[in-house]
Amino acid sequence: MPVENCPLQTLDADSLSCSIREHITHSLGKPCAEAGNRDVAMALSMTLRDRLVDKLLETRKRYRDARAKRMYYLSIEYLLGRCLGNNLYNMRIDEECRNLVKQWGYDLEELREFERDPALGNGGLGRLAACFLDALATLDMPGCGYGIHYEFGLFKQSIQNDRQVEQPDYWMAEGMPLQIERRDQSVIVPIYGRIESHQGPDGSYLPLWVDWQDLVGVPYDIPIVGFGDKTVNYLRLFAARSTDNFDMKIFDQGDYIKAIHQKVYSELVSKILYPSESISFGKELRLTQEYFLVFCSLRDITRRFLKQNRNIEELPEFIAIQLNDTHPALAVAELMRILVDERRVPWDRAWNITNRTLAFTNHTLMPESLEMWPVDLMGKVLPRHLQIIYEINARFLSQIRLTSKADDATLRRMSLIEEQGGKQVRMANLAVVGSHSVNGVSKLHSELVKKVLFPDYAALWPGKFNNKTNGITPRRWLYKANPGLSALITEAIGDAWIMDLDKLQDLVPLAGDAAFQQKFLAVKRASKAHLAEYVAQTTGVMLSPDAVFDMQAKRIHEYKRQLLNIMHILHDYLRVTEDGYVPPVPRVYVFAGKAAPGYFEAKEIIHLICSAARVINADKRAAKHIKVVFAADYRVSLAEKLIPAADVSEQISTAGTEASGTGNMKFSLNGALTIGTLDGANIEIREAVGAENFYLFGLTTPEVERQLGDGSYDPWEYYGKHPEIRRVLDALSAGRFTPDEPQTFHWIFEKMLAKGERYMHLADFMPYLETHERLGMDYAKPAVWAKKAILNVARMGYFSADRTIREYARDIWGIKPIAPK
Ligand code: 26Y
Repeated sequence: MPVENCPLQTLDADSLSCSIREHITHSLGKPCAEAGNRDVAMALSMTLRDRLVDKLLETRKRYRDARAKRMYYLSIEYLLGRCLGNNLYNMRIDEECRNLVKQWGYDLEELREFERDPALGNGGLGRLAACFLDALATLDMPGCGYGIHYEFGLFKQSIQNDRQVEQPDYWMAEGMPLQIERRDQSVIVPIYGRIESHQGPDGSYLPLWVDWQDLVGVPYDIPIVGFGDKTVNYLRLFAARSTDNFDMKIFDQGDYIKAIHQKVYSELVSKILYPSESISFGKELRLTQEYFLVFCSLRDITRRFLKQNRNIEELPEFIAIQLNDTHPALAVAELMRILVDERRVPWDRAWNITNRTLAFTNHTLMPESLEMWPVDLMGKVLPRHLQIIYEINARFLSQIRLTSKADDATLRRMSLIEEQGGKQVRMANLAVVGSHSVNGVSKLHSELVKKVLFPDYAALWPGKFNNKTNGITPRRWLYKANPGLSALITEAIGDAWIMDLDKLQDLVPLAGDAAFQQKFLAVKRASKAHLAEYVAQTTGVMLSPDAVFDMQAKRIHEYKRQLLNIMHILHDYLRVTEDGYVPPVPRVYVFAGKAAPGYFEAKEIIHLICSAARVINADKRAAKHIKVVFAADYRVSLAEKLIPAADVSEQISTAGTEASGTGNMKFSLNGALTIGTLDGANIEIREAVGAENFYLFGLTTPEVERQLGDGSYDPWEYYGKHPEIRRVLDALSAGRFTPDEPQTFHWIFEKMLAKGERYMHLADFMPYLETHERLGMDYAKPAVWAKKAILNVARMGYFSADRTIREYARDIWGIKPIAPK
């Protein structure tokens, strides 16, 4: 139909104002005079969506006209955070809209509070995916995300009786005005059934997947706008629905109710995000989710590709697919299935295509997070895929037996199948063998990926392994989250840093400038006062913005060592109350983070933090010196409140356990100083900001490896030698913070002192105390502190997700910016 008469909607105030009112009346069905906060927020989101859709269509055409190679990011998690504010900032109409709604008597910040965080992820891995989408769009790169449209995101956390309580997160309760449902592009997903073996006319093996059931994947697109509003990519999330078909066998038996039950099961597939980073293997529903994501994505990707009249053999020239950890590793088998079974490409050529198309990122060294699926389960759910995995394995093993003369032990280690204790498919091996690139997420981690996780593969294919140090988007994490600091930086050096974070270097000469330091400290103080208000409202605890704000915000996990942090706090508290010690500066300790609902130790760590906070905050002797807060329900929007207000960032994982960390980057970019170990990206952050601007402590990875490897780590030695350690552990064991249930934290005493304790808390305890001591003295000298903090901001340019994405594009994906003319 003709399009000339439909003018594109513009971003000027008149057009925006008109659209908002139009949506209130016609989309929400209300007279403007009756519009409440929620209505205006909703109408504003819809107004932006209209404009984003125009740009989305324009971007799509631009990529098509350029015959551009595209990258698809497959991830089972995306932690987007709220979209309205981010879109306003990226479209650079935040000021405009603030004034507009103000004229009508509304406050934009209040409107933004109406949006629920789409929390479709657990932590770092999901947030990284969201930062990457922002960078791709900002750099005008043809790269989109594929994921699952969970009905329930990560659980909401509240604290009751000092313990974590989980509530379901029905994030779409208020509607999700930004998403575009695309029923016409639904995908039918076959699952279960069995394989019949036949022969093709030429005598070749012809498998037939029969008796399968099906579900439907309905895509929802969320537009992703780059900074400056030039390019709009999308995140495509699939929701599982049932087909109209019934399982006719059941139906014929007259069991109508059972047939309906089965339909309900289909919709369960995208019902909920698994809230754990380790304990979901073996769960059929989780495997089904992974398959559902992979099947829907690859169907969609190949359909779009073939629509352009291309030959399937050209796939790697035009498509790159990045596997975000092993969760979408079934893509190896599914792409082979599409090529071999559906498109009749000979196996070897199909394998070559698959390999050149796929690339894999590893995000964790924890052995308990390495995915394995029982062969029986996979055979039941995905009979053809299991067959293909076996075939890949057989060919691969016979090839390396021939070419590299590998011995039996090596073959067993490299096999895609674990044979010990019930056969299982090793998803990491599948991903490595099926991809042309394998990367870790920080320099140290990428070395450990080669050395610890995949030594045999690294020896076989040294060129396949590479590093891509993580990055964060400066748009959300500085420009939007910290308007005060943003404005100060822009006033000093202009606003080019938003697109080119290396420009922050221009702040270096100002780090020692007394006037600039004053302004910097004033901005930080204002952020702290702002957070103090929020804490007072939500917890009733009063904080002084003159104290050091010391934060540890991340998932609760033993390896991240929140316990080390709280033990140090208890030590200080006991010194203040029992020894009359007066710390050089008052301290506020803020914790935030969720524990997986089935992870006993993690939940008890929250319990300890909250119990200790209750005792400490109520103790008059400590009131002037120490406050402890647990900020409930850590999520992107809470991170945006916490991070600008931090003076100190706790990055204290045992060396060799945290793959990278990205929170560490957000804090430092916002002018917090890190107290941290030589782990993950901490190492690179320290190199970048300068050793004198980073509080380093603790064992190194080789030291940890050696002491845990030879069994020489004996925590009792430290307990015997240091009265500080004894005092804290004895207090815990005696029930000092839970007088009603004195046994509660005895397990911590036992665990910390268990021979070979995996995270070596006590080995790092004294150096941690001493480093905190030093930090406190430095904070007491504002000029010294301000200089260090400003230098952190100035030297964090490297950790922009834009840099990370450029490296992926250049080294792995082979995609290029396609900017509008
Ligand atoms: C398989 C399953 C249960 C599972 C689910 C989620 C396993 C792992 C995960 C999530 C892992 C994760 O978030 N890893 C983090 O990735 C960040 C981005 O690369 C790193 O910065 C961070 O150090 C790492 O812990």
